[in-house]
Amino acid sequence: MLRKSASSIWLPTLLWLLSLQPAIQVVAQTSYANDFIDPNYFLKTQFAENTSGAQQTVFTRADEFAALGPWSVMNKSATPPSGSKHDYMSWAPYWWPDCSKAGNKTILTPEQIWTNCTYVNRDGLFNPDVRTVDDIGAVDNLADAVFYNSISWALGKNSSYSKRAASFINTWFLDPATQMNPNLNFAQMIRGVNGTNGTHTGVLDLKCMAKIVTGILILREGKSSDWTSDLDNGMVSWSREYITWLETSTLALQEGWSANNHGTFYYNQLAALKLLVNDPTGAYNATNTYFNNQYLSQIIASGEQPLEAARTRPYHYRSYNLAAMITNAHIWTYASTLLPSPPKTSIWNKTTNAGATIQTALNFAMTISPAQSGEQNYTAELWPNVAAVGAVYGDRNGTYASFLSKAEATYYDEAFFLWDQPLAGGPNNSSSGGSVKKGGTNAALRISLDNWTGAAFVAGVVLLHTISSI
Ligand SMILES: *[C@@H]1O[C@H](CO)[C@@H](O)[C@H](O)[C@H]1NC(C)=O
Ligand SMILES: *[C@@H]1O[C@H](CO)[C@@H](O)[C@H](O)[C@H]1NC(C)=O
Ligand SMILES: *[C@@H]1O[C@H](CO)[C@@H](O)[C@H](O)[C@H]1NC(C)=O
Ligand SMILES: *[C@@H]1O[C@H](CO)[C@@H](O)[C@H](O)[C@H]1NC(C)=O
Ligand SMILES: *[C@@H]1O[C@H](CO)[C@@H](O)[C@H](O)[C@H]1NC(C)=O
Ligand SMILES: *[C@@H]1O[C@H](CO)[C@@H](O)[C@H](O)[C@H]1NC(C)=O
Ligand SMILES: *[C@@H]1O[C@H](CO)[C@@H](O)[C@H](O)[C@H]1NC(C)=O
Ligand SMILES: *[C@@H]1O[C@H](CO)[C@@H](O)[C@H](O)[C@H]1NC(C)=O
Ligand SMILES: *[C@@H]1O[C@H](CO)[C@@H](O)[C@H](O)[C@H]1NC(C)=O
Ligand SMILES: *[C@@H]1O[C@H](CO)[C@@H](O)[C@H](O)[C@H]1NC(C)=O
Ligand SMILES: *[C@@H]1O[C@H](CO)[C@@H](O)[C@H](O)[C@H]1NC(C)=O
Ligand SMILES: CC(=O)N[C@H]1CO[C@H](CO)[C@@H](O)[C@@H]1O
Repeated sequence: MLRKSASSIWLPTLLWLLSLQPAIQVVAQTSYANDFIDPNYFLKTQFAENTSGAQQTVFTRADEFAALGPWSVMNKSATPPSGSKHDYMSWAPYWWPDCSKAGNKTILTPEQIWTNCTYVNRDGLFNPDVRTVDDIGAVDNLADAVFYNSISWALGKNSSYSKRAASFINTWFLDPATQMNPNLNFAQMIRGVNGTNGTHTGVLDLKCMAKIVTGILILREGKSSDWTSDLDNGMVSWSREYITWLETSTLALQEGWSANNHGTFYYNQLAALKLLVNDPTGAYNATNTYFNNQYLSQIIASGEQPLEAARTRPYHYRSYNLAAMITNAHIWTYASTLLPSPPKTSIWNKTTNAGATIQTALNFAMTISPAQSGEQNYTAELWPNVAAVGAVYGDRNGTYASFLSKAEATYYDEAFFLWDQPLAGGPNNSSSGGSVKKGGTNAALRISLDNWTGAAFVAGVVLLHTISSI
């Protein structure tokens, strides 16, 4: 079984993944790699008329993700080495068991294989049993559910949405029966004889805290009655403990030093959590630490990101790190507004050692066809970044709008079109009049990010999901 060639393992692996569909809980949409949006943008509810399609998409996603929850670390079938399911756990995807030296005389149970065999790396080959423990899938879906439901609440003040977001957060983080302990000691574990700890790359699993914090700040700043002071205090205490883990544990510190997207994403979650605990100075400082360190070497003069281009899926990794850079810049910008003396310059103009900006990296990424590296299934990953850059830097010559409309004719119905504003596009040119569509209608499912169908879509999302965690 372990001696098969790559191609003979690939197909059965995919088919096996497809057979897991109910456990994987795939929804017909791509999860944005990450983002953080100023809560006041949503609470002001002053949107152009031509964002009504995007608003409808947000409502639809809120309902779809909510239908998958609630989620809890207690749902997993396996128990981490600590003995407590309250500890988050995920398994490193490319590692496979070699039982030849286990000394067993009979067939081993899965648990015995996990602890008594030696695990070896087969780069690029997903061990399909990895997703039988799916805390990563759960927390990703939780983050999207909180994000879209909180935004939906801001749009129409329909408390169905705020109740859901509050209840999902309570189940995952706060209810003593179902809560996650504030650590990632067992994330992306390499199982086997010495496989008792997670690995630093697993810290990436909680990058989506930036989306969760966006949602919480909307409920908090918008004074939702469903976001009670008990919940707020509970999340602040949980986050303080987890921040301590992020700033002191060996695994987290190693991740924070990573030169590539892992380092960028580390600051997404650290900085977002500092906002959650009412420490804007800390959030500003954390994102500044990123922009004064890793960032400086991540983009060369052409706009290429060499550390991402070197990976097996360069198109995906360029888009992925761009999303993380944009998230850090969004947090930096929001935190700045809360400082006693806000900085005079904008982080979006900050240049790397080679003189490049986030815009330079985006412009370069737009010139590369995903087909060049066989990554057609990841095409849509770049689009939210195009919209974010167009909105921040401006689109005077229409480059970004025209790229998006060529990629997808109705791109203005994408959720990102609601917050990446101003951005050209949309069905009409009526001016902004503070009009908001009321939430609640369950519009027909929009499969707008890419035209993936059936099994191909499921495979794409599963692969993206898996690749996204390494
Ligand atoms: C040891 O366990 C592995 C995994 O279950 C199995 O493949 C192998 O055949 C076992 N060895 C013996 C001698 O039974
Ligand atoms: C697994 O390894 C432990 C420690 O070496 C040993 O005590 C135990 O008997 C092994 N279990 C099996 C089923 O081989
Ligand atoms: C696991 O981590 C703990 C705490 O950092 C450390 O003491 C222990 O040596 C590690 N175990 C292995 C097998 O690396
Ligand atoms: C497990 O760790 C011990 C102590 O570091 C080491 O001697 C041993 O070789 C390791 N075993 C494997 C299979 O890596
Ligand atoms: C700012 O970040 C540095 C690490 O880059 C840290 O040593 C310092 O304590 C931080 N200050 C604040 C106010 O968070
Ligand atoms: C970059 O700096 C220029 C000059 O100060 C300013 O006009 C522009 O708005 C800045 N760009 C961004 C995206 O902040
Ligand atoms: C159009 O705008 C983009 C982004 O500002 C810029 O990179 C590009 O050079 C511009 N192209 C032309 C022809 O002006
Ligand atoms: C959508 O509305 C905004 C705000 O009125 C406007 O700036 C933008 O140009 C509109 N887009 C189109 C294509 O009409
Ligand atoms: C509020 O949202 C829920 C969930 O989508 C929906 O079922 C309900 O009809 C909405 N209520 C109103 C008043 O729009
Ligand atoms: C997706 O592609 C299929 C096959 O080309 C086509 O039948 C279907 O209408 C497309 N769906 C969308 C939403 O574009
Ligand atoms: C990408 O999607 C196509 C169908 O659109 C599918 O045939 C192919 O297997 C997918 N590739 C990967 C790597 O998932
Ligand atoms: C799929 C599944 O079993 N989900 C459960 C996860 O845990 C929460 C909290 O206990 C349950 O409500 C879900 O039903």
